[in-house]
Amino acid sequence: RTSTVANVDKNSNELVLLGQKYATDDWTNVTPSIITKLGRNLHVKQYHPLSLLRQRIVNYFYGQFRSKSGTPSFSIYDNICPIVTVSQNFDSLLVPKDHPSRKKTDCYFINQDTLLRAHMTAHQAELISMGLNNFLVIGDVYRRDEIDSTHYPVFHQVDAVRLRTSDEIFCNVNDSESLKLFEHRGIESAEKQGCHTLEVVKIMEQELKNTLISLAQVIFGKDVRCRWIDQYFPFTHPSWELEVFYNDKWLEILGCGIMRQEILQKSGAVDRIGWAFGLGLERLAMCLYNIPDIRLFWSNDAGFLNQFKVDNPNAHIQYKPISIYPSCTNDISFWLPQDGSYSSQDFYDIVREIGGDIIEQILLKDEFTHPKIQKTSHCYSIVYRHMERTLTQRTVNEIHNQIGKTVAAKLNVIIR
Ligand code: FA5
Ligand code: MG
Repeated sequence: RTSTVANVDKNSNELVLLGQKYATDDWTNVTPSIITKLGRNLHVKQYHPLSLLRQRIVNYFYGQFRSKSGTPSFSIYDNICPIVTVSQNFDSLLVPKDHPSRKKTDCYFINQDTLLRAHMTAHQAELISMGLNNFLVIGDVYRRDEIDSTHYPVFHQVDAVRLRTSDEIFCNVNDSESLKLFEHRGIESAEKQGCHTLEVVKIMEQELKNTLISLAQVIFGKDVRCRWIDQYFPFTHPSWELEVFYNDKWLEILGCGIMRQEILQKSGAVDRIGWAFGLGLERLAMCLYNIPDIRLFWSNDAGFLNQFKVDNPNAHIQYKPISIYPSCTNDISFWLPQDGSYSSQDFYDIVREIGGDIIEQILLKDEFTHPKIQKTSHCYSIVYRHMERTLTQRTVNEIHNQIGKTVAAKLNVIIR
């Protein structure tokens, strides 16, 4: 397969992405199939379900937050380049140097300083430094993650930031003289950061949670079941996740919290306190439109896309599968190399490179260490299914064998 945006030449030490040259090094782990996703911009593609949902979220924020003169308070950024620095993606957000999310096994690196953003929060500090107080940042993000119907290595997020001054927060309170944003020598607890007063954190938490619950209700209807889970993020404290009940399960749709004051200080917003959240568009769209598998968003099939041809983003749409084609499951077992160099993510990437979107799921079925020889073996089930036709066992076997050969050659494993 060739791509118009990318140029991956193993022998060259440079990569052309979105028209820009990048040096490669031993951190480079972007794969050709990931590179073909750059520039697809599904979140702004006319009539795409992710785009319809984006419009609904933007409209909600426009309607909900207005200045005294009636103009929308939030500004929208939906075409920022997904290639970012390690400093944008991690350092600017106080992610510790040894945090697992920085690892090569979790992100797609272009070189040691540059990666495909792993979350939209990567742009937060810069936009605050530009002087913005209310904004949404929307785009594609890239992660080396597990593979199943709700996880895909490229997905889309909407991130939001809202910063407020003491005057804005306390303007409706009588005797607001005694109310302050900050306290000196305060102590960090589960409820707040050391520098914040408890009353201001509670007011911000209320506004954040009300905003997100009413967003969920505007999208899913008044009866949607939601719950809050305490969470940890390096860039917010306290932090939460919102889950909605969908298809008999609780599904995590977003992370949020009160922004770390250090980020605001470093970005020049010293007299403000902020809340922020990041939500996954695919997860919401799957619930809202009854889309059973995350791979469908990348389909160019008219049978899928035509179901979303509506000019009103609020139109009620329930996706009807054209038909469900049968799946085929093949197992693969191998001994891992004994030098510790093996990672499942490397295996997942190879499977995806070879199988493409017919890979529905990869399950680690069995893992054991032989007591005598002290070697570890992994057994994975690979579920193959085409979204638009029936796969023959023969086609699946060919792909499966190719996967076996490639992993043996590239990952130093011994097929059993
Ligand atoms: C974040 O990415 C944080 N940046 C969110 C945040 C922003 C928190 C600002 C606080 C302040 P997390 O990794 O949980 O958090 O991802 C956020 C959402 O993205 C998830 O709730 C989920 O809806 C979606 N998501 C995460 N991984 C995947 C995936 N592999 N496929 C599809 N959606 C995903
Ligand atoms: Mg999460």
